Amino acid sequence: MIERTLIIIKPDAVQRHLIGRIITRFEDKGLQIVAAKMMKIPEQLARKHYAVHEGKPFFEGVVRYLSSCPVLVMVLQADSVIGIARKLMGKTFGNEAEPGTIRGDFGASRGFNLIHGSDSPESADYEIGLYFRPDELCDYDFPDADWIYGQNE
Ligand code: IDP
Ligand code: MG
Repeated sequence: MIERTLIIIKPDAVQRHLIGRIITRFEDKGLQIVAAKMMKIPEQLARKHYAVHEGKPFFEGVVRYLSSCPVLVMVLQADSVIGIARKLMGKTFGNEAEPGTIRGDFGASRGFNLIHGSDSPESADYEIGLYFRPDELCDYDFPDADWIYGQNE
């Protein structure tokens, strides 16, 4: 099923000059970028973004982290993109994420983890709505889509 997911290249990844290499992982996989912008996330928006974690011990820290410096916010679209993007990202922190994943290859921190990706269709809808208006999402086709997403039927 065609899905959309919200990806954020987080402050540490921007500061560490990793934007291009991270986007390349998604492009290499054939995922379609349908929206993208640089922004500094206001604290109140970071609170909404991580609302499901309110009350947890790391909540204030992650809000501070996400709103500390500019980020690149993107929407990716593809068949099963939510799960695919999460697999490309790897486990939550780089000290545990597998090599070959974004977090596993570029991070060793237990607090900064380079990237956010939605974890379900419901959270994707909620999160995309926090950052983009519907008319900011570009609808277009890749000419090689049948080869990238095709089945051998
Ligand atoms: P996820 O990003 O892999 O989905 P979640 O458990 O949903 O991980 O946590 C959301 C974000 O909160 C993480 O990406 C990370 O930035 C931060 N976070 C989660 N757990 C901890 C923790 O134990 N210490 C510090 N920050 C945390
Ligand atoms: Mg999560």
